[in-house]
Amino acid sequence: MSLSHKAMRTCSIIWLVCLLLEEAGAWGFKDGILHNSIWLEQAAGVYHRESRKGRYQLTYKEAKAVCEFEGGKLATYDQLEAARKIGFHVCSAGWFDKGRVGYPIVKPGTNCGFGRVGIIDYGYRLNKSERWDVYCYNPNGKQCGGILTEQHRLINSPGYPDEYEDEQICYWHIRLRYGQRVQLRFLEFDVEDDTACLSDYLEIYDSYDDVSGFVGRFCGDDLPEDFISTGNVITLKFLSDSSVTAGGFQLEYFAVDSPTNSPANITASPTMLSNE
Ligand SMILES: *[C@@H]1O[C@H](CO)[C@@H](O)[C@H](O)[C@H]1NC(C)=O
Ligand SMILES: [Ca+2]
Repeated sequence: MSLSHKAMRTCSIIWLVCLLLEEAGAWGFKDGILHNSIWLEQAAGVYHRESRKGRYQLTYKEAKAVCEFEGGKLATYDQLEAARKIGFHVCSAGWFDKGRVGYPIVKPGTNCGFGRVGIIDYGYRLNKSERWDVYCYNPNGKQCGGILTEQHRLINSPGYPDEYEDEQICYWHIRLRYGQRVQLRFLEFDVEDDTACLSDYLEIYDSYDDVSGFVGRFCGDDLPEDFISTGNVITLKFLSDSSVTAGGFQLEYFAVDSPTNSPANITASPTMLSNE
């Protein structure tokens, strides 16, 4: 692909993303950080909320009520950190489980997080009448994404076997034990088709996030081939735009216990066995 071609494609993707954002109406700059409540805040079932009155208005009790109102709970530190690892970045301190306050930072910046990355932790607050925002957790709010650690599991597009809806953005973060690998196998696949998969798509990343390790982007109704990760994590990202849906997809993953052998091991071929 020529450079200009590449640049054009990048531009069209940026344009598309901007369009999506505009439609979502959920983006804006706050403290110098571009916030989006759709893309990032659904990551791993963890999301950020502030009071309708504005920023930093919730006591601990009120914060809890905000999460429970939507069927969720206060996020734990671990849930917040897990979400952070897949890109959850919010520059507003909020309550989370057990009266702790902090916020997740992915990219270091001077305006936010003191140049550090990680959970910027204000600790357990003695005064529960202090007012902050809140971090909630609700993996079942929508069957869309999550952090998966089981050895084997099915993954469905949101609403499956019904058609998925418009404007979905789901991240599945599969994290197995160190030394294991992840094998993906597609069972059903039907995603709005277009030549560059710009409308709706499923992406696979051989990595803990959707920044590195790009494997492929899939749409249409051809079943993608099996894929086996090089490490113990995989990230899947599903995105649908604002029109035209399709049947969706179902896939499964397995843990593969063979850090040194090639994927062929799982078919138990005699040559592989004799190599051991
Ligand atoms: C607790 O925090 C609230 C809100 O900041 C403040 O009004 C109150 O005086 C604090 N209470 C104590 C005991 O420090
Ligand atoms: Ca679509």
